[in-house]
Amino acid sequence: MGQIKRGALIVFEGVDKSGKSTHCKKLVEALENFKIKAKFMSFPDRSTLTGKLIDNYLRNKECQLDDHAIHLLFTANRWEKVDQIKSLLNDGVTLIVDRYSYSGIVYSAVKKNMDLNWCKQPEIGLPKPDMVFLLSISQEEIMVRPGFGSERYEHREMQEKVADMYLQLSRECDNWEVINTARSIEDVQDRTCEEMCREN
Ligand code: FDM
Ligand code: MG
Repeated sequence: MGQIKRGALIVFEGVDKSGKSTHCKKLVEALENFKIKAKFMSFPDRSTLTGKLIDNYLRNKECQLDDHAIHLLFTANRWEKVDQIKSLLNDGVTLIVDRYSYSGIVYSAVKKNMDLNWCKQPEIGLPKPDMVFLLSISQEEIMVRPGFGSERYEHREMQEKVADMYLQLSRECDNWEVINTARSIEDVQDRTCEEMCREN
């Protein structure tokens, strides 16, 4: 019996309203057209035990929670899915994931009194992505997208810091590709597919 080739773990990162989920879903479709088994996943998964607490924290701006505590909840939300992630990858399914550890690190580390190195620690041991696509987009553009401003982190000051820290991380890692979303969605799609097929 032939061995099943492990699926790839592909992550999309970027500021709020940068179009990550649209791109993820389009990439899943495109891969399926190439007969590559693919599945969409996103974090935070608001349906789980920790996900419900996270959802409340994000939507209810009055909710008081220590920054370390919410950081650990976001990480726990990924650890809750670790068995599922590993077993899908081992079954040869490529996972296209909307946000992962880097969202966890970046959105926490830009806060006052939060240490970047501390923020990275609870992520250690989670499956490592094969490829990270960072969607780059202007602040002006995200701020006029429908729904911007409805959740806790959706304000200019935070989003600018997040965008800067993402770029900083992208320079430290060699499996990141920065994609400028000013290009058409089809263009971005072609670019991501090209990169994926090179990997396979
Ligand atoms: N976010 C997301 C974090 O702060 N940490 C995390 O680990 C993750 C996965 O939650 F502002 C932030 C990023 C965003 C918010 O994410 C909700 P979505 O993608 O808009 O649902
Ligand atoms: Mg959002």
